[in-house]
Amino acid sequence: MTQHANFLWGAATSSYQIEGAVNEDGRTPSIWDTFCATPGTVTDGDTGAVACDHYHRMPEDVAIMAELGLDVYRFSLAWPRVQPDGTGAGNPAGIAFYDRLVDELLAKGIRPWVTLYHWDLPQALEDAGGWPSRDVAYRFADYAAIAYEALGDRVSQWTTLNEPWCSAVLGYMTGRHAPGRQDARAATAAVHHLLLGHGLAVRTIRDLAAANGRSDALEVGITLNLAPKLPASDSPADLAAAHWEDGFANRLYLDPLLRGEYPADVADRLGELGCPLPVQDGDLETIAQPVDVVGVNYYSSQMVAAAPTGQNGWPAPATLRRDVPRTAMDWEVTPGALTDLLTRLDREYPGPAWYITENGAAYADTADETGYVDDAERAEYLREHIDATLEARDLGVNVRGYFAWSLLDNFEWSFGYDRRFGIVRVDYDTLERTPKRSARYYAERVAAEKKAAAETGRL
Ligand code: GBH
Repeated sequence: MTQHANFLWGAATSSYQIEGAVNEDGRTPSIWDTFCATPGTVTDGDTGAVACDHYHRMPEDVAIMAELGLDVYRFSLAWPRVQPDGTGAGNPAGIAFYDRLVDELLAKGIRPWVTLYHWDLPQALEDAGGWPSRDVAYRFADYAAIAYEALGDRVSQWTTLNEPWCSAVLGYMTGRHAPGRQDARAATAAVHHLLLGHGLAVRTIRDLAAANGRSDALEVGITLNLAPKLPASDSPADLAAAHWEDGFANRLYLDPLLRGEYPADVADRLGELGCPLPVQDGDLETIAQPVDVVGVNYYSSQMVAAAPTGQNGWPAPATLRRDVPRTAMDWEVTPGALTDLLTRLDREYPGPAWYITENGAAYADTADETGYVDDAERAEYLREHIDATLEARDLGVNVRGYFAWSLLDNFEWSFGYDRRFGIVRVDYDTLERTPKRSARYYAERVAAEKKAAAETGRL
């Protein structure tokens, strides 16, 4: 695996949140198109049909990245564009868009970082059972092969899944995300099949890279949403509550991926609840394929306390509100916990390079008549979390890069366009882009960090 000379600075987006053009060039519906068309699911009935119209404005967006001085851009491929039926051959017209994007990035000196799956499953595969069905893991590996064969000559950084917790829990348990199912047993099966799909895809990509003499440059991995779960007190009940929450949100993914086994306390409890992980012989070896990189999407920590068990005996610890600043999502601003998280990860799961693949905040922006947003709070949020990341690096953690979420205001899932995470404003009437104060801050910070790194010759 490659060790970059320098820490990488980037910004991230995802396909359904920015592309629009949902019916163009052979793209078929994803589960998000279906979910958005279901009344009562998304704020104001918003959909990703147009989103930021990035599909038609891609060169302008890449030019903005270049102006900001980004090293790297993390984006996802829309599976229903690349392989419309979720099975069978790739779709040349859909793949051509990503060809153009990759070429445009490279022409501007920006490294492309591809995520294969950021939640837009082809609807045809959901109709065949979705992630609760084991077959989808194999379909995912086939799709990974199509994507790698198309772009692997120019892209060496590959992430399989973005945040499998969200796909499984929000998609199949709470129903807040597509496909909107509420079935805990299905959700647990989805966890396992997402991880299995990840492992199969890693193996596929490594084999294809080796066959093409590209193994040295390859960096492949996964991105997890990880949130420290802090006990409200030292009481055994609160400690147990925090341990369960950490288990269900964090260890359930980290342990199989990086230790080759599910955490016994969580797996046993899921079994008792009638929601077993459907593990077959050999699955854990597949899931634990060595990865070069683990991406960490970090937004907040939570403080948890014991509470009576919820429906059907499921643990339901209480999340306590602390007296700290909050974003427009009502998420607590807790940068110090990011340093602690990275330190813990590097100690308990040594091996991979860690990247902050998302970090950012929604705030209630107001644009002036030119479209400019003076978002001092978002700039401050970025500053504190970049400081926290670099503090971990200075403590010796192998953290190699940071991506702001998000480059653009975009479709914020069940909140539609009602929440803005961009460092660049998007006017949803004119689709005009205007960098906010936070984008200026980020560009200056990146330039300063790169200058300091060059001066000290630091790796
Ligand atoms: C990411 O997910 C997604 O990858 C991205 O697409 C999305 O736009 C972005 O975040 C912003 O939402 O209420 O305090 O308990 C975020 C995953 C999981 C982060 C739930 C916040 C709850 C925090 N989220 N978590 S709290």
